[in-house]
Amino acid sequence: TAEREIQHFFPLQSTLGLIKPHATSEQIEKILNMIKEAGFDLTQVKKMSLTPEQIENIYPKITGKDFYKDLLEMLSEGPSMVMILTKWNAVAEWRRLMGPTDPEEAKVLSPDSIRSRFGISKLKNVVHGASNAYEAKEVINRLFENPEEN
Ligand code: IDP
Repeated sequence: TAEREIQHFFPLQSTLGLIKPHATSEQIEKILNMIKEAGFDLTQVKKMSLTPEQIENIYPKITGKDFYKDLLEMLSEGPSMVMILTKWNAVAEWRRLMGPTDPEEAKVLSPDSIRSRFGISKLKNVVHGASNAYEAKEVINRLFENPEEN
């Protein structure tokens, strides 16, 4: 298949994925299924309540934005599902499965994406993903004690 051909050109990669606290347990189950169906290995997954320091680490470029306070509040309101997702070209593949930041835009541009299906607003858009491979490695190393272990 084309998918198999493409795999030759991309290295196996891990990215940081996160399901935000406002996702319902039903949605979490559906999202985990979408992740598996898209061919990701769920290398590690844990439920954890993020500290403000961890949130700042996950969003290094957002701390100065006017919505940062809302983001901090939203991510502090309960536990998140924190995941190491492994696949060829995982960083870009996970962002593609998430869809655009704004769920309204996602509904138009990427109707099958997670944010299109489950996103409530630009703030409450159910999932997070690292922006690049460097950031993915950094954040994975901070959130997981043994990131290499399966
Ligand atoms: P991303 O999550 O698609 O990478 P970023 O621009 O990095 O998008 O923003 C990080 C998070 O901050 C978003 O997922 C969303 O929860 C929140 N956010 C971004 N832009 C806005 C906004 O304009 N209003 C409210 N929240 C926002």
